[in-house]
Amino acid sequence: MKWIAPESSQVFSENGKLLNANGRYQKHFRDLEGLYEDGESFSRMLPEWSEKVVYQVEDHRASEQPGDLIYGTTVMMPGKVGNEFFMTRGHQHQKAECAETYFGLSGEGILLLESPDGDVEVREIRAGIMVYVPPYWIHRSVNTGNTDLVFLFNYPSDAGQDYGIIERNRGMRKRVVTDGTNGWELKDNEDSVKFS
Ligand code: S6P
Ligand code: ZN
Repeated sequence: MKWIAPESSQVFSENGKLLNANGRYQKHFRDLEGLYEDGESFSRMLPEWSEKVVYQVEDHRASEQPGDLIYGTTVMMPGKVGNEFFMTRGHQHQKAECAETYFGLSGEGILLLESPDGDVEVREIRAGIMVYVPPYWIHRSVNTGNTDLVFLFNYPSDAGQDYGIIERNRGMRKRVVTDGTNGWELKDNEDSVKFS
């Protein structure tokens, strides 16, 4: 048996840089069409925002072996489309029984979670806070602050991501919008097929 070598990685809290990352991708504003409620605001922003990187992921993948772990960072830009804060696509794990942890490094945001029964939970993400995503829960992160939101994640190597589940449900049940002052509030997504 060839043993996988142990490793340590330097992580920079301010910009999410992971020095020995071997995987990375970026999401541009244009990739997120259809995600936000206010399609008109999205279209209005498109000319200026199209090519901007609104979030990026760097990760370390040792192997795809069951039992192994992927760890990495996500950096999300601050901003809003209409009243709705910038967010990730969100997903359930392909192997839905796989859990995950998020650990806040800098900035302010929330993790929006939805169970298969449609229960919605919100957990704050900020420096020093660990959030546990239990098996089966759909999860999406939202930058509710004015600076980049940076967090660390850790999940099983064979978990995968099912992005179609949110599309099939026509969005998560709740949207995260400005409360009109400096904060955020949840708003029902009336398009959600599970909305009742
Ligand atoms: C993967 C984990 C994170 C997200 C990343 C981007 O299971 O939850 O690495 O992939 O924060 O979000 P999304 O929804 O575009 O994958
Ligand atoms: Zn995940």
